[in-house]
Amino acid sequence: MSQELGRLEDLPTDYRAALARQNLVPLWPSLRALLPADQPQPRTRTTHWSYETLRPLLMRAGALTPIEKAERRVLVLANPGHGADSMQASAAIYLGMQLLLPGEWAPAHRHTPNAVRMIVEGAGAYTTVDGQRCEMHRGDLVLTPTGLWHEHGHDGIEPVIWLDVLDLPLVHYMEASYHVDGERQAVKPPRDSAYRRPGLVPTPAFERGTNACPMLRYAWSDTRAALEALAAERPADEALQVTYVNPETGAHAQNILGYHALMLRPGERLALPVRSPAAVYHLIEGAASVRIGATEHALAEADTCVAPGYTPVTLANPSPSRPAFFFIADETPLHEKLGVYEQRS
Ligand code: 1HN
Repeated sequence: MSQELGRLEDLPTDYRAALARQNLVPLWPSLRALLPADQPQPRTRTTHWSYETLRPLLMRAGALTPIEKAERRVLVLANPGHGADSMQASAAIYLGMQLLLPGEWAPAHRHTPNAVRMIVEGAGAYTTVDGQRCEMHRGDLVLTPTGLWHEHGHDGIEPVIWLDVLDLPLVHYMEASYHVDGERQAVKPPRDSAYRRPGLVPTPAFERGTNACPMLRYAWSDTRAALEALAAERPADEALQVTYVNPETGAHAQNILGYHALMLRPGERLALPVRSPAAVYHLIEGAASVRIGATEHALAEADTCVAPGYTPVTLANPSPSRPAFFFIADETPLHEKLGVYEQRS
């Protein structure tokens, strides 16, 4: 049995004042909050952002604020449990919806946090990462790893919107977050073609090891085809999920956050194991419900929700005929590297 510990108010005011003057703090009044019994008490709250509601506000930002005055025109998906100012979806995950209008240019910079973009709507935009031009089509995942130059352009005729996922809250907490502005990048010839053939990587003696992030763009057409192929060969009670990996190492595509795509067959219900990392569920295609703890959210296409760690999550596809496809971002690589990863069911 956990015992009641002494409170700060139990201590004489002159003693508390003397401690404060010396930059000293008694541990015992805060011990239970620092180490709650049995499981953490996350600040991250289950939160659902509806795309239908968010989209007109983002389009209005397009009318109100020219790209030159924004650099990145983004509405941040801020978890109320962390407070609006902290711009966090979870302890380690930042989410934002970014709008780029035809002809606009978001200038080159690089920074210490890692980013990915999940393209939500529109055609004609591209992002140049480390000199590699990456087309942006709906459902594509484009990586912007730490330290690499990146800028966005748009040659098309309709608004393009994507979901930004960054490990910014963690990097900022570590006091390691900064950026550098740069010049427009010269586009170099593609260098990832070999990785696009399954089971093949360039031979080490000639080329390998020179590029920490060999693949920067994961096309939705490939990811969707992989999930459909899994569905065709796996038994009906097996979950259909793929993980975005670095093809050189087989490890998560990035060091801090993990990225996955998950397919629900028509009518499928999937109870996920309870795990320590928080996770973001973004619906790429179809319709779905997401039950997080005791609350159920009906997700429409392009909706996004976040679940704190240590919370049961059940995904379900209400459609009798259409599959549903999720993009999932989570804190798994971070928890694994730090040795705090846990799965409880
Ligand atoms: C950033 O560089 C981008 O390059 C988007 O598009 C969102 C949020 C915080 C810090 C840097 C981008 C960002 C960001």
